[in-house]
Amino acid sequence: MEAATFASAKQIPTAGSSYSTPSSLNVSGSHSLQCLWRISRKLKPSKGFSIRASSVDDDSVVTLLDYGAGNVRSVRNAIRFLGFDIKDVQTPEDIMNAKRLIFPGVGAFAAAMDVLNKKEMAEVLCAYIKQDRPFLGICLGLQLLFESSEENGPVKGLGLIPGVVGRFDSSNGFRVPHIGWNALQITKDSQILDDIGSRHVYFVHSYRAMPSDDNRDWISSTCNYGENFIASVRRGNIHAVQFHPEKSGDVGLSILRRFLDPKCEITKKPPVHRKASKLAKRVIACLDVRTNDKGDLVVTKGDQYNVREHTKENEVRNLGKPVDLAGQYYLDGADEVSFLNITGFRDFPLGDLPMLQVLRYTSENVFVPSTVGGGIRDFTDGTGRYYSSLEVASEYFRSGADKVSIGSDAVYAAEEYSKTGVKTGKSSLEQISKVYGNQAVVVSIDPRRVYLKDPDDVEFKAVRVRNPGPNGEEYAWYQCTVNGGREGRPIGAYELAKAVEDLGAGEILLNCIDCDGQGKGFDIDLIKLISDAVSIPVIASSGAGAVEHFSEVFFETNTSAALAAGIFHRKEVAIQSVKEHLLKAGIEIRM
Ligand code: 1PR
Repeated sequence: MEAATFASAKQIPTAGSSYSTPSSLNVSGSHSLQCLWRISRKLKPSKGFSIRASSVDDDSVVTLLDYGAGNVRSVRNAIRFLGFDIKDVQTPEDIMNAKRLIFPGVGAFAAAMDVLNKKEMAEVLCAYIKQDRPFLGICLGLQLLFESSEENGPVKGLGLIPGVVGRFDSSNGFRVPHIGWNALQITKDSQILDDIGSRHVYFVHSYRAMPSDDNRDWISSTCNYGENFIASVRRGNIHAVQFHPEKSGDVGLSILRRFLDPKCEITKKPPVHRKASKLAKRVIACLDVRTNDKGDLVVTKGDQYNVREHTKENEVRNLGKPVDLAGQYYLDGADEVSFLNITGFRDFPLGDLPMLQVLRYTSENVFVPSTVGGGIRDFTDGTGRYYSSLEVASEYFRSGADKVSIGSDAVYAAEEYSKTGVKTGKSSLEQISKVYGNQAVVVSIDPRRVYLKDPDDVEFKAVRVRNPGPNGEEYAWYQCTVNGGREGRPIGAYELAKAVEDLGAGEILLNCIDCDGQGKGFDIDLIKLISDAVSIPVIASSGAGAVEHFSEVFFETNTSAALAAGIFHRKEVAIQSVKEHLLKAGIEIRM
C-alpha cells in the first residue's frame, strides 16, 4: 500500500499559515516538496472583459470558490497539506483576480446555481473559464459547467459544456448513490491525471453527466457504473472532475498537485498491483470513541457492545488515541475511517469539544472519507437553548466529517414512518439529507438476533439462519435497538432499512450486537437480508476476526463494504493483509 507520498505543510515555512497538526500524528512522507514552489504561470486576460485580471503575487496561493453551501474543509486541508495557501472568493472580482481557481461544488445543483447567480458570480465564472484560466471543478463543480441538471429540476447550469446532468438509473441493479473507489478510462491527455496509472479514485454522487457527440471534445476520462459517465473533462487549462481528489488518498493528492503545479516532476510512480477496472469493495476501519473514567477521549471496543474491562475496576477499555489511530489506518490503506461517538446518545455532542477537535485534526492528514456518528438528534441544553439535529450534523461536517451516521434517532423516525407512511420532513434523517444530500447520511443499525421456531411468530421479517438458536430454533428476526444496544424497539432491521432508504439515507452501516467483538465472522444471514432489500450501499459490520471473513461477506452477500474494529486496533490483522487476501480471491479492491 502506498503511504502518503507528500510531506505535510507543517514542514513548510508558509507565512501566515495557521496549519498545525498534533505532534502525535506524523504522516510526513519522503517526497520532495521543491516542485510545489515552482509555479510561475503568466495569465493572459482576454480582450473585452470589463474586470481587469490582476494576478495575486504569491505563487503559493490558490483561490477557492466556496459559496458556503457545505463542507469544503477536506479540499482546504488537501491544498494546505500540499503546501499552498488559500484565498477565499468574497466578491466576483476575486474570481477574475485568481491565478488558479478551485471550485469544489457541494450540495444540490439548484441551490448552488442560485447562490452563484445571487452573488453575481455565475457570469464572472463563465468569463474566467472562457479565458482559459486555470480552473479545477470538483464534483458539483463539474456538473455546474453543463447546460442543465435534472436534480430537482430541470435547473439551468452555466452552459459551458453541452449536455444534461441526470440521475443514475438504479433499476439495473446498481446502487445509487454511486459511493466508493472506481476506475477511470482516460480518453485523452488530461495532464492532471498523469500520475493516476490504473488506480481507483473516490466518487460519491447520485447524478452524472453522460458522454455525447456534442461534448466529446471535453471528455478526458469516463467511468463505468452500469453505464459510462463523464468522470473528468479538460480543455486547455480548464479541468473538472466528478470524483473527489481530496478524498482519493495519495492518488488524489497527486492530481491536486498536478493542477497546482503543472510543471512538477513525477518522482515516483506508485506500484500497480492490479489494474483498477470497476467499483472496488471497501475496507473500513471503525473507531468507537468515548470519554473514559479519567476524562480522556479514547478509542474503545466492546464485546457485544460491553466496552468495560472484566476487572475489579471495570474501566473503559482503552485501545488508543483517536487521531493517531485514524492517521495510521489511512496510511495502512483503509478506504474510509468511521468514528462512532458511542455515548453521544446521552451526552450533547456539541458539548463534546474534544470529539470535534479529533475530527479537525484527523481531516488535516487523512485524505480518505470519514464518517462520524453519535448523538445526532434535536437537543435542548441546560440553558434551554434548542439545537436541531441539522445544527449538530452541520458542526460535524464543519469539523471535517464527510458523512454523518445516525443511530437511535433514525430508529424513532423509521418506527413513525412505518406506522403512518407519511414523510413529515422533520426527522433528522430527512432534514440532513435534504441539505447535504443523501450520500452524506448513513444510518447505523444496531440489531440483536431474536430466535424463532416459526417465522410467522413475529410481525417483522424473519429469515432461516445458518446456525440454529440455543433451543434448535431455525429462524430469527433482527430487532433494532437504541442507546447503544440498551433498549430493544418494536421494529426489525429489514423494516428499518427499507424505511430509512425512503426517508433519505444514502448508506446503511449494518452492525450486529451478537457478533460484535466476537471475531467469528460477519452475520451473513443479516447482511444478505438487508443488502438484498435496499438499493443503497450497505456496509457490513461486526464480527471480523480473520481475512477470510472479508472474502466470505463479499462472496456471499451484495454488501458494498466491510468494516472492522477490534482486529485492527489489536493489530491481529493488518488492513494490508485483508486487501492482499481479497486481491488474491479475485475481489476488486483499491490498492
Ligand atoms: O444512537 O445516533 O447516538 O449513535 C450511536 C452510535 O454508537 C451507533 O452507531 C452505535 O452503533 C454506536 N454504539 C453505541 N454503543 C456502542 C457500543 O459498542 N457500546 N458501538 C456502539 C457500536 C459497533 C461497530 C463496531 C463493529 C465492529 N460499535 O461499529 O465497530 O461491531 O467491531 P468488531 O470488528 O470488533 O467486531 P446514536
